[in-house]
Amino acid sequence: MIVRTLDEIQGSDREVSGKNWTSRRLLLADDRMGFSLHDTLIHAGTSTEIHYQNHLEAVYCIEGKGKVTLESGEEFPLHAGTVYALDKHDKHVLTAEQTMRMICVFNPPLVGPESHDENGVYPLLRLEEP
Ligand code: 9YT
Repeated sequence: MIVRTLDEIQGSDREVSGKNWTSRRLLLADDRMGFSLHDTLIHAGTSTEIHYQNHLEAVYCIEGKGKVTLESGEEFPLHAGTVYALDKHDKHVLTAEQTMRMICVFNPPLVGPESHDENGVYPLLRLEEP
């Protein structure tokens, strides 16, 4: 069994920051669960263009307030208790009115250091097999 705390992840290489967010990566590919699990902060007053072309992501908001906007212009308000799932690799803009704390699940799992490229994409990294 794997047991880990947010405390031990903070300040370690499992804490990865982008321009507008800080992702605490609780479970990663080398944990061999088939998904990765993150506790992510989206900083207040920011808007981020994201397009996970190589991954499916589900995002459950547990704190804060904001919205997610699709390319069609359709907007969905986010607050504690709202989940969205990018089941079609949907390109989107994530806007935080207040700092949002999100529980994120990625399939395939992130390996560790992934951050957005200029198009808001995460590269598809593979775990190095021994
Ligand atoms: C919700 C979202 O996609 N935020 C960007 C960070 C990402 N989820 C991560 O790596 O935790």
